[in-house]
Amino acid sequence: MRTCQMLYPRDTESRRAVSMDGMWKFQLDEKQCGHEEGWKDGLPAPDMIPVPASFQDFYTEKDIREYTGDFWYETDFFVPGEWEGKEVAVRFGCATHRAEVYVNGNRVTVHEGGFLPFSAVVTDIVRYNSYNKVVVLVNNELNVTSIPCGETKVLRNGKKMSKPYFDFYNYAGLQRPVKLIAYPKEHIEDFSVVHAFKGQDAIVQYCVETTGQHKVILDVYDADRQKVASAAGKEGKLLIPRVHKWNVGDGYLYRFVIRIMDGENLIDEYFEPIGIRTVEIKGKDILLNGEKIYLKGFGKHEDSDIVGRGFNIGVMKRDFECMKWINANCFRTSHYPYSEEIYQMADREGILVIDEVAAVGLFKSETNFAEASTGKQTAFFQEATIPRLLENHLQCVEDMICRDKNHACVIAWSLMNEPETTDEAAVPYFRKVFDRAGELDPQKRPRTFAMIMNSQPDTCKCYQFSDFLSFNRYYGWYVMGGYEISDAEEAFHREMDAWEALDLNKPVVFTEYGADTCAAEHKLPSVMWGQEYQIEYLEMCHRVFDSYDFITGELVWNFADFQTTEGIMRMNGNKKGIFTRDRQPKEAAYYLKERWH
Ligand code: CKU
Repeated sequence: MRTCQMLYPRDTESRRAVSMDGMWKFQLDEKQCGHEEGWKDGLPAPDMIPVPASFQDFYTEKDIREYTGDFWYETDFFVPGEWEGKEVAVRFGCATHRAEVYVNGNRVTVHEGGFLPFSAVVTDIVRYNSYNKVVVLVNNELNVTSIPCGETKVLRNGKKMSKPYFDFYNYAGLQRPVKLIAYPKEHIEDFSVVHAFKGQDAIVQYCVETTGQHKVILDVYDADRQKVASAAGKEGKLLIPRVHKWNVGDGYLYRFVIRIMDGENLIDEYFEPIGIRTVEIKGKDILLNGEKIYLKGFGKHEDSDIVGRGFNIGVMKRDFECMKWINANCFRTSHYPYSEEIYQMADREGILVIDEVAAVGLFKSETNFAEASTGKQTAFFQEATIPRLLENHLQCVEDMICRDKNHACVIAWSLMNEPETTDEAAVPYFRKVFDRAGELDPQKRPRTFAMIMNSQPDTCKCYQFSDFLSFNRYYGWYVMGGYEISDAEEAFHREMDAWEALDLNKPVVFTEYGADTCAAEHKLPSVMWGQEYQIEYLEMCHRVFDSYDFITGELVWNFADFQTTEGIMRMNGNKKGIFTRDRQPKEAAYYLKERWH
């Protein structure tokens, strides 16, 4: 097991986690002079802005919303005197898309990738029992080696703008909680659990990584706080008698408490709520605890009014209530790993998650959704920039798996969204990404990637890497929409027949299918964009799904309307939500609730 500093910050007998969220100083670096003028020591003319949040939607000036380049955050934080002797770090839930962190003027860390946590260890830099200053330089520019991919265009007036190769707004900033943490010098760095069942009991294989040699003990408590198992040593097996299995709608969590002991003295303590379940693929089925499951739910986004992609605890709560109401059991974290708090909630609620890395846009196009069915080739994987992209991609896969590997809710890894798979050059790239994920996950969860419409049985060179196939399909929307929907249904069947003929003996999950729908539009008989058409479209897709035994899941695109870049294909965002952006049901929500009952 690889060590990484990904453990979620917690207060325990030996640890402290203090929220740094609130109003931070904020300044755009339009003239790119921040470095030269020493902004690392303090911003010269800052505004105040909330953290966590995307910066874009607070302002009324379009030049700020569309700002692309460097921007800076600053705040002061107090380090208690009693922390002297411990390790102290500032931990960012994310910084989109890259960051440089300065504490008291010292550069303490840099980080690439906008959707995973990182920390800056500041033990020897901070002043104890006094205030300290953290300044963060964040940059939101996209390029062909960033995860996700895109371009940065320079307009004739010299201003830069983002040109994503993907269909969601390029929100940026300190979008997730920031925490000041203190932990012992000798500490628990990481741990993993792998579950198996034997009769009514569970056997949990565990492995703890620490920075020292002192003794490790592990205790497991049930939901009534009764101790049900114990073990000693950094690696071993625990037997949990008459186990309460974690399941859909039954997010039963045990509390695993890990301690490093020096005789009777506690050195470090960490705990984690853990659900005990197994996931595997058997032939054409996905099995949870040995039983077949059919996935019902959505591709989602972290996206809401005003705070953009900022973690919002209220929106999270509402989303889970809506998912339960509609009888969903699963969502995909399209198109990036979400805030850690969301997986904790999915664990508690018993909702399944397909965890997706931010490798979206591996197809040279700003509108790959529109070009998906045209057979367009961009030779993406032949570019000279591919080795650098792969490096970033593998790092993100590594960090995602390290961060999320113990969550019961995570049943699969989605390692890319809609890459160009029609070129042999993609094959070695895929092999490296899939192999790495396989090595890193102690639970060996199924791996997949979401397949764009032109990844067809006769053209896709990469489907063999997936443990189950994930299809994004838009028959009846991007192709043969409206009154042509009967042709769409036939074409859809033709494609599914061709997959069936390959006899892959693997499950297929629809990770996207959907139709843009304006919440205000009704028309009888239906028209595209109207509420009636969204239902007709879903009914058509479901007739197709229900006629193949290898189809084991349907995740509608999208849970809610979401913000995108402006353009003629989008009306202030993508409107394929089953809920509106403020999380109210469209007509189709009642239809799905019925079907998924
Ligand atoms: C969605 C070819 C389909 C790609 N898919 C990606 C997703 O991010 C888009 O929002 C299409 C759409 O609505 O077009």
